[in-house]
Amino acid sequence: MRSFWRPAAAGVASVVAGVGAAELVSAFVVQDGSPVLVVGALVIDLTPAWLKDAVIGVFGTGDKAFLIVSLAVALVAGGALAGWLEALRPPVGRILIGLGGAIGVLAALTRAGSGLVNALPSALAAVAGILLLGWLVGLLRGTAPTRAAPRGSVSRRRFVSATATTAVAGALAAIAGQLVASGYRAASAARAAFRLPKPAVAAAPIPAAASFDIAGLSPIVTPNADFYRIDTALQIPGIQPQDWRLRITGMVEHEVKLTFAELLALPLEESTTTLTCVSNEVGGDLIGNATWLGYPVRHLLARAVPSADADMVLSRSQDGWTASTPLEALTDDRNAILAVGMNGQPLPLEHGYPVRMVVPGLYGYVSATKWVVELQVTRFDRVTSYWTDRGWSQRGPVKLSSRIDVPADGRTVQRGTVAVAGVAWSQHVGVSAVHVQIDDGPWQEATLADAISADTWRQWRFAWDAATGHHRIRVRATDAHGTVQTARVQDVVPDGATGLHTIDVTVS
Ligand SMILES: Nc1nc2c(c(=O)[nH]1)N[C@H]1C(S)=C(S)[C@@H](COP(=O)(O)O)O[C@H]1N2
Ligand SMILES: [Mo]
Repeated sequence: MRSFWRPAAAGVASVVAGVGAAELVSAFVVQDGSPVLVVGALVIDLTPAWLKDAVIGVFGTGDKAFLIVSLAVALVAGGALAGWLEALRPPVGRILIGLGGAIGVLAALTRAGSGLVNALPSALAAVAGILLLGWLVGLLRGTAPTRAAPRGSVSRRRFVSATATTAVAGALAAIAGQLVASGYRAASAARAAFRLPKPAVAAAPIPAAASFDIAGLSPIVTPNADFYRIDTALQIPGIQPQDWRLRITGMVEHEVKLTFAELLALPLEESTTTLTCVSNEVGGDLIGNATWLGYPVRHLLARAVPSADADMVLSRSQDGWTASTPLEALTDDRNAILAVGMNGQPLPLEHGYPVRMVVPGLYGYVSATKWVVELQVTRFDRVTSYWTDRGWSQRGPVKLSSRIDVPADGRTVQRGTVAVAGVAWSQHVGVSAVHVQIDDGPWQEATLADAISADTWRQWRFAWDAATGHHRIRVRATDAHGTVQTARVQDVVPDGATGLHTIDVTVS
């Protein structure tokens, strides 16, 4: 066990395999921050300016490549050291790998806008590296002669092939990870360089009276980073804007083809629309409100001239997901748009960069196609879509609903006047009233904040004179047609949940 090279090889193989596995996993779960890139970013942040300048002076635009090669050398050297130490004095080598993983975890956690999930690949790398090193050094020990087994209990060849297999598998995983993530990273870089055009029609500013200043109440416009995300994409499609095309096909007089540059050159309009998922439970958080920048789909469909007997548009995303939208919802005067902007930013990749659909009044599964590349004009009796094939309703108008944001369910509050507040929505129709019921008392009218439009949710509040004890609070909305939200409980399948959001609080 005195020798250096064999344990060092075991250490290098373990580290390569750990990092390779982590690179592959990160390509799927975090996408824009593999462990190696994240540590690289930390190194850049910590490098003093004079050294940065010196490196750029020597390597020019190859400075990033220099960094990656340096990190690779450091990993190999660290792996060799860990293997050697593990053979000499276990578990020092495994501890060293754990420390290396901790650097990756710290690098991930200290990056702006990253969460626990970003640290996961580095933690995985460390665990895999530690287990593999323990295994390989165990095999190596087995090759040493003992009295019972003069030629060792494990053959040399077994150790060599296990080490080589580990290293090769790790390297292949790392390469696969790079391939999987490269499209995403390229699109991410393109998005970072992209400046949204000025709207031809700007949204009216959000009126101050549309918001109440109550802690815990959902902000009237949902920040992009907090916007719920729902899709079937295991790997977010990475689309280069210059490669993007929209084709309008099917039952049309003229097929239409549009590039990204052509779309941006059109007079884009801003509109504020609340998006909701059909899977949103009563009281759930799969809903968000944003100001979108885009071009009305009806103008593009007018160019294509749908045939008179068409009644549906099947929108298709680059990764093959489809939504079936009533043709009427895309040709009437509502703000059904092909969106390129979200709250003043280019669409985030996970929300459909470079182009998605937004259709007020319909659940996302039948309208809000992200990474959209085709609109096929057709008929409901000829073609079905991703979720309608899986038992969800063909038609998906958003149902009138309301939610209590504060107090949170199960909370204890001080007796006296308690602010009860939340949001209510009935996109494309509008909300005209919200009522609150305490225990089995009468329905009492809440105060509504101003509406932005019928297409957006509306905040409400109610000053509750709370007496000590346990209480139950219910909310219900009334839409602009005078329809009262139903108390009948229905599950999200097949066309959206119904029932009244109800919370329990303790007043002390
Ligand atoms: N390409 C694609 N677009 C999609 C989906 C999807 O799975 N793939 N899911 C839809 C569903 S079910 C909803 S609710 C909305 C959610 O949009 P968001 O993730 O931007 O909030 O996107 C819709 N667009
Ligand atoms: Mo959804």
